[in-house]
Amino acid sequence: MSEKIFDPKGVLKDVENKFEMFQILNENGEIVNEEYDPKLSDEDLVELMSRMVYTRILDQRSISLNRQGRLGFYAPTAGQEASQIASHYALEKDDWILPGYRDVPQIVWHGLPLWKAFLFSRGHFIGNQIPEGLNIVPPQIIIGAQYIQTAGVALGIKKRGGKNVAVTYTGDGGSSQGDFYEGINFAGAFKVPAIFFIQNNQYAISTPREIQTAAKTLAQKGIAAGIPCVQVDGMDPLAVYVATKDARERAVAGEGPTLIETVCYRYGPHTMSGDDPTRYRTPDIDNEWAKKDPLVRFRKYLEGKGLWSEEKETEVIEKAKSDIKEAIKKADEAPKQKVTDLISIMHEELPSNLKEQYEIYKAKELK
Ligand SMILES: Cc1ncc(C[n+]2csc(CCOP(=O)(O)OP(=O)(O)O)c2C)c(N)n1
Repeated sequence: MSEKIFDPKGVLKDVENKFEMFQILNENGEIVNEEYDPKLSDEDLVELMSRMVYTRILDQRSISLNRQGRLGFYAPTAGQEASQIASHYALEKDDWILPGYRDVPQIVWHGLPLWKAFLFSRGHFIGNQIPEGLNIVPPQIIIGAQYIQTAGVALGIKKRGGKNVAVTYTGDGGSSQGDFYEGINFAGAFKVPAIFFIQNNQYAISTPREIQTAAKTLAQKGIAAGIPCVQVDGMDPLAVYVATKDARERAVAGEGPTLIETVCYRYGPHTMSGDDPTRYRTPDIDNEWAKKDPLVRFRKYLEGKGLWSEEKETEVIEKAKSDIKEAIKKADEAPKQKVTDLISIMHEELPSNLKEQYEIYKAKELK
Protein backbone atom coordinates (compact mmCIF):
# COMPACT_ATOMS: atom_id res chain seq x y z
CA MET A 1 0.00 0.00 0.00
CA SER A 2 1.25 3.48 -0.78
CA GLU A 3 2.39 5.50 2.17
CA LYS A 4 0.19 8.45 1.36
CA ILE A 5 -3.41 7.60 0.59
CA PHE A 6 -4.58 11.19 0.28
CA ASP A 7 -2.39 12.76 -2.35
CA PRO A 8 -4.42 14.28 -5.23
CA LYS A 9 -1.45 16.32 -6.48
CA GLY A 10 0.85 13.35 -6.28
CA VAL A 11 -1.57 11.19 -8.27
CA LEU A 12 -1.66 13.74 -11.07
CA LYS A 13 2.10 14.11 -11.05
CA ASP A 14 2.60 10.34 -11.16
CA VAL A 15 0.30 9.99 -14.16
CA GLU A 16 1.78 12.93 -16.03
CA ASN A 17 5.33 11.80 -15.43
CA LYS A 18 4.51 8.47 -17.07
CA PHE A 19 4.11 10.16 -20.44
CA GLU A 20 7.33 10.34 -22.40
CA MET A 21 7.34 11.08 -26.10
CA PHE A 22 7.87 7.89 -28.10
CA GLN A 23 10.53 8.27 -30.79
CA ILE A 24 12.39 5.83 -33.02
CA LEU A 25 14.08 8.05 -35.62
CA ASN A 26 15.68 11.27 -34.40
CA GLU A 27 16.09 14.59 -36.22
CA ASN A 28 19.34 13.41 -37.80
CA GLY A 29 17.72 10.36 -39.31
CA GLU A 30 19.28 7.97 -36.78
CA ILE A 31 17.49 5.06 -35.10
CA VAL A 32 17.54 5.85 -31.38
CA ASN A 33 15.15 3.16 -30.21
CA GLU A 34 16.39 -0.04 -31.82
CA GLU A 35 13.99 -2.20 -29.82
CA TYR A 36 11.00 -0.70 -31.63
CA ASP A 37 12.43 -0.40 -35.15
CA PRO A 38 9.61 -1.89 -37.27
CA LYS A 39 12.24 -3.14 -39.75
CA LEU A 40 10.13 -2.21 -42.74
CA SER A 41 11.19 -3.67 -46.06
CA ASP A 42 13.17 -1.44 -48.45
CA GLU A 43 10.09 -1.31 -50.66
CA ASP A 44 7.91 -0.05 -47.78
CA LEU A 45 10.46 2.55 -46.73
CA VAL A 46 10.65 3.96 -50.25
CA GLU A 47 6.88 3.89 -50.65
CA LEU A 48 6.34 5.72 -47.36
CA MET A 49 8.91 8.40 -48.29
CA SER A 50 7.37 8.72 -51.77
CA ARG A 51 3.92 9.27 -50.28
CA MET A 52 5.22 11.94 -47.90
CA VAL A 53 7.04 13.80 -50.68
CA TYR A 54 3.97 13.53 -52.94
CA THR A 55 1.78 14.89 -50.14
CA ARG A 56 4.12 17.86 -49.57
CA ILE A 57 3.83 18.72 -53.27
CA LEU A 58 0.06 18.29 -53.12
CA ASP A 59 0.03 20.79 -50.25
CA GLN A 60 2.20 23.32 -52.12
CA ARG A 61 0.12 23.04 -55.29
CA SER A 62 -3.16 23.23 -53.36
CA ILE A 63 -2.02 26.47 -51.71
CA SER A 64 -1.11 27.95 -55.05
CA LEU A 65 -4.34 26.76 -56.72
CA ASN A 66 -6.24 28.34 -53.84
CA ARG A 67 -4.40 31.64 -54.40
CA GLN A 68 -5.33 31.50 -58.07
CA GLY A 69 -8.97 31.08 -57.07
CA ARG A 70 -9.08 27.53 -58.45
CA LEU A 71 -9.65 25.85 -55.07
CA GLY A 72 -11.88 26.89 -52.20
CA PHE A 73 -11.53 25.84 -48.56
CA TYR A 74 -8.05 24.48 -47.89
CA ALA A 75 -6.26 23.58 -44.63
CA PRO A 76 -2.49 23.22 -45.20
CA THR A 77 -0.77 19.98 -44.20
CA ALA A 78 3.00 20.59 -44.51
CA GLY A 79 4.78 19.50 -41.33
CA GLN A 80 2.16 16.86 -40.56
CA GLU A 81 3.20 14.25 -43.15
CA ALA A 82 4.60 11.75 -40.63
CA SER A 83 1.51 12.09 -38.49
CA GLN A 84 -0.88 11.72 -41.41
CA ILE A 85 0.85 9.47 -43.93
CA ALA A 86 2.77 7.11 -41.63
CA SER A 87 -0.35 6.52 -39.51
CA HIS A 88 -2.33 5.75 -42.65
CA TYR A 89 0.45 3.46 -43.88
CA ALA A 90 -0.16 1.17 -40.88
CA LEU A 91 -3.84 0.72 -41.81
CA GLU A 92 -5.60 -1.73 -44.11
CA LYS A 93 -7.89 -1.05 -47.04
CA ASP A 94 -11.03 -2.12 -45.17
CA ASP A 95 -10.38 0.17 -42.21
CA TRP A 96 -12.76 3.12 -41.89
CA ILE A 97 -11.33 6.63 -41.91
CA LEU A 98 -13.26 9.53 -40.39
CA PRO A 99 -11.11 12.56 -41.18
CA GLY A 100 -11.14 16.16 -40.06
CA TYR A 101 -10.90 18.95 -42.64
CA ARG A 102 -7.05 18.83 -42.56
CA ASP A 103 -6.94 15.09 -43.19
CA VAL A 104 -7.57 15.01 -46.91
CA PRO A 105 -4.17 13.31 -47.64
CA GLN A 106 -5.13 10.22 -45.64
CA ILE A 107 -8.36 9.75 -47.57
CA VAL A 108 -6.62 10.37 -50.89
CA TRP A 109 -4.13 7.59 -50.01
CA HIS A 110 -7.10 5.47 -48.93
CA GLY A 111 -8.42 5.72 -52.48
CA LEU A 112 -10.40 8.97 -52.85
CA PRO A 113 -9.66 10.28 -56.37
CA LEU A 114 -7.76 13.56 -56.26
CA TRP A 115 -10.30 15.34 -58.45
CA LYS A 116 -12.96 14.57 -55.86
CA ALA A 117 -10.74 15.99 -53.11
CA PHE A 118 -10.49 19.18 -55.18
CA LEU A 119 -14.27 19.29 -55.54
CA PHE A 120 -14.58 18.92 -51.74
CA SER A 121 -12.36 22.00 -51.46
CA ARG A 122 -14.70 23.84 -53.81
CA GLY A 123 -17.72 22.91 -51.70
CA HIS A 124 -19.10 20.83 -54.54
CA PHE A 125 -21.32 17.96 -53.40
CA ILE A 126 -19.62 15.50 -55.77
CA GLY A 127 -16.51 15.93 -53.60
CA ASN A 128 -18.42 14.40 -50.70
CA GLN A 129 -19.80 11.49 -52.70
CA ILE A 130 -17.36 8.77 -51.76
CA PRO A 131 -17.04 6.02 -54.39
CA GLU A 132 -18.65 2.70 -53.51
CA GLY A 133 -16.29 0.31 -51.72
CA LEU A 134 -14.12 2.98 -50.09
CA ASN A 135 -14.41 3.04 -46.30
CA ILE A 136 -14.19 6.80 -45.99
CA VAL A 137 -16.50 9.35 -44.40
CA PRO A 138 -16.36 12.92 -45.80
CA PRO A 139 -14.07 15.31 -43.85
CA GLN A 140 -15.70 16.73 -40.73
CA ILE A 141 -15.80 20.50 -40.23
CA ILE A 142 -17.44 20.50 -36.78
CA ILE A 143 -14.49 20.21 -34.41
CA GLY A 144 -14.50 16.86 -32.59
CA ALA A 145 -17.75 15.51 -34.05
CA GLN A 146 -15.86 12.78 -35.91
CA TYR A 147 -14.85 11.30 -32.54
CA ILE A 148 -18.38 10.27 -31.59
CA GLN A 149 -19.09 9.11 -35.13
CA THR A 150 -15.96 6.94 -34.97
CA ALA A 151 -17.08 5.34 -31.71
CA GLY A 152 -20.36 4.49 -33.48
CA VAL A 153 -18.72 3.13 -36.63
CA ALA A 154 -16.36 1.04 -34.49
CA LEU A 155 -19.32 -0.32 -32.52
CA GLY A 156 -20.90 -1.32 -35.84
CA ILE A 157 -17.69 -3.13 -36.84
CA LYS A 158 -17.66 -4.96 -33.52
CA LYS A 159 -21.30 -6.01 -33.78
CA ARG A 160 -20.68 -7.41 -37.26
CA GLY A 161 -17.58 -9.27 -36.10
CA GLY A 162 -15.36 -7.31 -38.50
CA LYS A 163 -11.59 -7.56 -38.47
CA ASN A 164 -11.11 -3.92 -39.32
CA VAL A 165 -10.91 -0.68 -37.31
CA ALA A 166 -12.36 2.84 -37.37
CA VAL A 167 -9.75 5.59 -37.33
CA THR A 168 -10.18 9.29 -36.72
CA TYR A 169 -8.13 12.44 -36.34
CA THR A 170 -8.65 15.70 -34.52
CA GLY A 171 -6.34 18.53 -33.44
CA ASP A 172 -5.06 19.78 -30.08
CA GLY A 173 -8.00 22.17 -29.98
CA GLY A 174 -10.40 19.34 -30.81
CA SER A 175 -9.27 17.49 -27.68
CA SER A 176 -10.99 20.20 -25.59
CA GLN A 177 -14.39 19.52 -27.12
CA GLY A 178 -17.23 17.64 -25.43
CA ASP A 179 -17.52 15.32 -28.41
CA PHE A 180 -13.92 14.28 -27.90
CA TYR A 181 -14.55 13.06 -24.35
CA GLU A 182 -17.87 11.46 -25.22
CA GLY A 183 -16.27 9.61 -28.13
CA ILE A 184 -13.35 8.12 -26.21
CA ASN A 185 -15.52 7.31 -23.20
CA PHE A 186 -18.10 5.47 -25.30
CA ALA A 187 -15.39 3.63 -27.23
CA GLY A 188 -13.72 2.57 -23.99
CA ALA A 189 -16.97 1.49 -22.34
CA PHE A 190 -17.96 -0.63 -25.35
CA LYS A 191 -14.39 -1.74 -26.05
CA VAL A 192 -14.72 -0.99 -29.76
CA PRO A 193 -12.01 -1.27 -32.42
CA ALA A 194 -11.14 2.42 -32.83
CA ILE A 195 -7.97 4.47 -33.09
CA PHE A 196 -8.23 8.11 -32.04
CA PHE A 197 -5.52 10.52 -33.14
CA ILE A 198 -4.91 13.93 -31.67
CA GLN A 199 -2.61 15.70 -34.08
CA ASN A 200 -1.07 18.20 -31.71
CA ASN A 201 0.22 20.72 -34.25
CA GLN A 202 0.66 23.27 -31.43
CA TYR A 203 -2.11 25.69 -32.42
CA ALA A 204 -5.88 25.74 -32.67
CA ILE A 205 -6.03 28.54 -35.22
CA SER A 206 -4.15 31.15 -33.11
CA THR A 207 -4.55 29.53 -29.67
CA PRO A 208 -1.26 27.96 -28.54
CA ARG A 209 -1.27 24.47 -27.08
CA GLU A 210 0.03 25.79 -23.71
CA ILE A 211 -3.15 27.73 -23.02
CA GLN A 212 -5.49 25.15 -24.56
CA THR A 213 -5.57 22.95 -21.45
CA ALA A 214 -3.97 22.46 -18.03
CA ALA A 215 -3.11 18.87 -19.00
CA LYS A 216 0.63 18.33 -19.47
CA THR A 217 0.04 15.96 -22.38
CA LEU A 218 -3.00 15.42 -24.54
CA ALA A 219 -2.38 11.67 -24.59
CA GLN A 220 -3.13 11.40 -20.85
CA LYS A 221 -6.76 12.28 -21.57
CA GLY A 222 -7.19 8.60 -22.48
CA ILE A 223 -6.59 7.62 -18.82
CA ALA A 224 -9.94 9.05 -17.69
CA ALA A 225 -11.69 7.02 -20.37
CA GLY A 226 -9.80 3.91 -19.33
CA ILE A 227 -8.16 3.41 -22.70
CA PRO A 228 -4.51 2.87 -23.66
CA CYS A 229 -2.84 6.10 -24.69
CA VAL A 230 0.54 7.22 -25.93
CA GLN A 231 2.35 10.40 -26.92
CA VAL A 232 4.38 10.01 -30.08
CA ASP A 233 6.90 12.18 -31.91
CA GLY A 234 4.60 13.20 -34.75
CA MET A 235 7.55 14.27 -36.91
CA ASP A 236 8.95 10.72 -36.81
CA PRO A 237 7.33 8.46 -39.43
CA LEU A 238 8.61 5.26 -37.81
CA ALA A 239 7.28 6.07 -34.33
CA VAL A 240 3.87 7.05 -35.75
CA TYR A 241 3.79 3.88 -37.85
CA VAL A 242 4.67 1.59 -34.93
CA ALA A 243 2.17 3.22 -32.54
CA THR A 244 -0.60 2.91 -35.13
CA LYS A 245 0.23 -0.67 -36.05
CA ASP A 246 0.25 -1.65 -32.37
CA ALA A 247 -3.09 0.09 -31.74
CA ARG A 248 -4.57 -1.60 -34.79
CA GLU A 249 -3.39 -5.07 -33.77
CA ARG A 250 -4.90 -4.67 -30.30
CA ALA A 251 -8.17 -3.31 -31.70
CA VAL A 252 -8.55 -6.19 -34.14
CA ALA A 253 -7.74 -8.65 -31.34
CA GLY A 254 -10.77 -7.35 -29.42
CA GLU A 255 -8.79 -5.25 -26.94
CA GLY A 256 -10.57 -1.98 -27.67
CA PRO A 257 -9.55 1.57 -28.63
CA THR A 258 -6.32 3.56 -28.30
CA LEU A 259 -5.66 7.30 -28.11
CA ILE A 260 -2.51 8.53 -29.86
CA GLU A 261 -1.18 12.08 -29.55
CA THR A 262 1.19 12.96 -32.37
CA VAL A 263 3.34 15.96 -31.47
CA CYS A 264 3.84 17.86 -34.69
CA TYR A 265 3.67 21.30 -36.31
CA ARG A 266 1.80 22.95 -39.13
CA TYR A 267 4.17 25.08 -41.15
CA GLY A 268 1.47 27.02 -42.96
CA PRO A 269 -1.52 29.05 -41.85
CA HIS A 270 -4.54 27.39 -40.21
CA THR A 271 -6.45 27.60 -43.48
CA MET A 272 -6.17 29.66 -46.65
CA SER A 273 -9.11 31.78 -45.49
CA GLY A 274 -7.00 34.55 -44.02
CA ASP A 275 -5.23 33.88 -40.69
CA ASP A 276 -1.68 35.22 -40.42
CA PRO A 277 0.62 32.90 -38.38
CA THR A 278 3.19 35.68 -37.87
CA ARG A 279 0.66 37.25 -35.48
CA TYR A 280 0.82 34.29 -33.10
CA ARG A 281 4.24 32.69 -33.52
CA THR A 282 7.81 33.74 -34.16
CA PRO A 283 10.33 32.77 -36.86
CA ASP A 284 12.42 31.18 -34.07
CA ILE A 285 9.60 28.72 -33.29
CA ASP A 286 9.18 27.99 -37.00
CA ASN A 287 12.92 27.35 -37.35
CA GLU A 288 13.03 25.01 -34.37
CA TRP A 289 10.29 22.87 -35.91
CA ALA A 290 11.80 23.00 -39.41
CA LYS A 291 14.80 21.13 -37.95
CA LYS A 292 12.45 18.29 -36.98
CA ASP A 293 10.95 17.99 -40.47
CA PRO A 294 9.73 14.44 -41.14
CA LEU A 295 10.84 14.50 -44.78
CA VAL A 296 14.34 15.70 -43.92
CA ARG A 297 14.95 13.03 -41.28
CA PHE A 298 13.43 10.23 -43.35
CA ARG A 299 15.43 11.32 -46.41
CA LYS A 300 18.65 11.15 -44.34
CA TYR A 301 17.68 7.72 -43.02
CA LEU A 302 16.92 6.36 -46.48
CA GLU A 303 19.99 7.94 -48.07
CA GLY A 304 22.08 6.24 -45.39
CA LYS A 305 20.65 2.93 -46.56
CA GLY A 306 21.22 3.79 -50.23
CA LEU A 307 17.46 3.78 -50.85
CA TRP A 308 16.85 7.41 -51.85
CA SER A 309 18.37 9.89 -54.27
CA GLU A 310 17.71 13.26 -55.85
CA GLU A 311 16.58 11.49 -59.03
CA LYS A 312 14.06 9.40 -57.14
CA GLU A 313 12.70 12.48 -55.39
CA THR A 314 12.40 14.37 -58.69
CA GLU A 315 10.52 11.43 -60.17
CA VAL A 316 7.98 11.53 -57.30
CA ILE A 317 7.62 15.31 -57.56
CA GLU A 318 6.98 15.15 -61.31
CA LYS A 319 4.41 12.38 -60.86
CA ALA A 320 2.61 14.42 -58.18
CA LYS A 321 2.56 17.52 -60.39
CA SER A 322 1.20 15.65 -63.37
CA ASP A 323 -1.49 13.88 -61.29
CA ILE A 324 -2.55 17.22 -59.81
CA LYS A 325 -2.74 18.87 -63.23
CA GLU A 326 -4.94 16.08 -64.53
CA ALA A 327 -7.13 16.07 -61.40
CA ILE A 328 -7.80 19.80 -61.43
CA LYS A 329 -8.76 19.52 -65.09
CA LYS A 330 -11.20 16.77 -64.24
CA ALA A 331 -12.60 18.81 -61.33
CA ASP A 332 -13.16 21.70 -63.77
CA GLU A 333 -15.28 19.41 -65.94
CA ALA A 334 -17.75 18.67 -63.12
CA PRO A 335 -21.20 20.12 -63.80
CA LYS A 336 -22.04 23.32 -61.97
CA GLN A 337 -24.04 22.35 -58.89
CA LYS A 338 -27.65 23.38 -58.74
CA VAL A 339 -29.91 23.97 -55.74
CA THR A 340 -32.10 21.11 -56.95
CA ASP A 341 -29.06 18.78 -56.76
CA LEU A 342 -28.50 19.72 -53.13
CA ILE A 343 -32.14 19.02 -52.30
CA SER A 344 -32.50 15.78 -54.22
CA ILE A 345 -29.26 14.06 -53.09
CA MET A 346 -30.26 14.36 -49.43
CA HIS A 347 -33.51 12.39 -49.63
CA GLU A 348 -34.72 9.29 -51.38
CA GLU A 349 -38.21 10.74 -51.15
CA LEU A 350 -38.68 14.46 -50.62
CA PRO A 351 -40.79 15.69 -47.71
CA SER A 352 -43.62 17.95 -48.88
CA ASN A 353 -41.98 21.27 -47.91
CA LEU A 354 -38.80 20.39 -49.81
CA LYS A 355 -40.85 19.12 -52.75
CA GLU A 356 -42.34 22.60 -52.97
CA GLN A 357 -38.93 24.25 -52.86
CA TYR A 358 -37.56 21.76 -55.33
CA GLU A 359 -40.25 22.74 -57.84
CA ILE A 360 -39.57 26.45 -57.33
CA TYR A 361 -35.84 26.02 -57.97
CA LYS A 362 -36.40 23.63 -60.87
CA ALA A 363 -38.46 26.29 -62.58
CA LYS A 364 -35.78 28.93 -61.93
CA GLU A 365 -33.01 26.70 -63.24
CA LEU A 366 -34.91 26.05 -66.47
CA LYS A 367 -34.98 29.75 -67.28
C1 LIG B 1 -17.66 22.97 -32.95
C2 LIG B 1 -16.78 23.97 -33.65
N1 LIG B 1 -16.35 25.07 -33.00
C3 LIG B 1 -15.56 25.97 -33.62
C4 LIG B 1 -15.19 25.78 -34.93
C5 LIG B 1 -14.30 26.79 -35.63
N2 LIG B 1 -12.95 26.23 -35.78
C6 LIG B 1 -12.53 25.75 -36.96
S1 LIG B 1 -10.98 25.13 -36.88
C7 LIG B 1 -10.84 25.50 -35.25
C8 LIG B 1 -9.57 25.16 -34.49
C9 LIG B 1 -9.26 23.72 -34.44
O1 LIG B 1 -7.97 23.50 -33.99
P1 LIG B 1 -7.38 22.07 -33.77
O2 LIG B 1 -8.41 21.15 -33.22
O3 LIG B 1 -6.13 22.21 -32.98
O4 LIG B 1 -7.06 21.52 -35.23
P2 LIG B 1 -6.09 22.06 -36.38
O5 LIG B 1 -6.92 23.01 -37.21
O6 LIG B 1 -4.93 22.69 -35.74
O7 LIG B 1 -5.72 20.87 -37.20
C10 LIG B 1 -12.00 26.12 -34.79
C11 LIG B 1 -12.18 26.61 -33.40
C12 LIG B 1 -15.69 24.63 -35.59
N3 LIG B 1 -15.36 24.36 -36.86
N4 LIG B 1 -16.46 23.73 -34.94
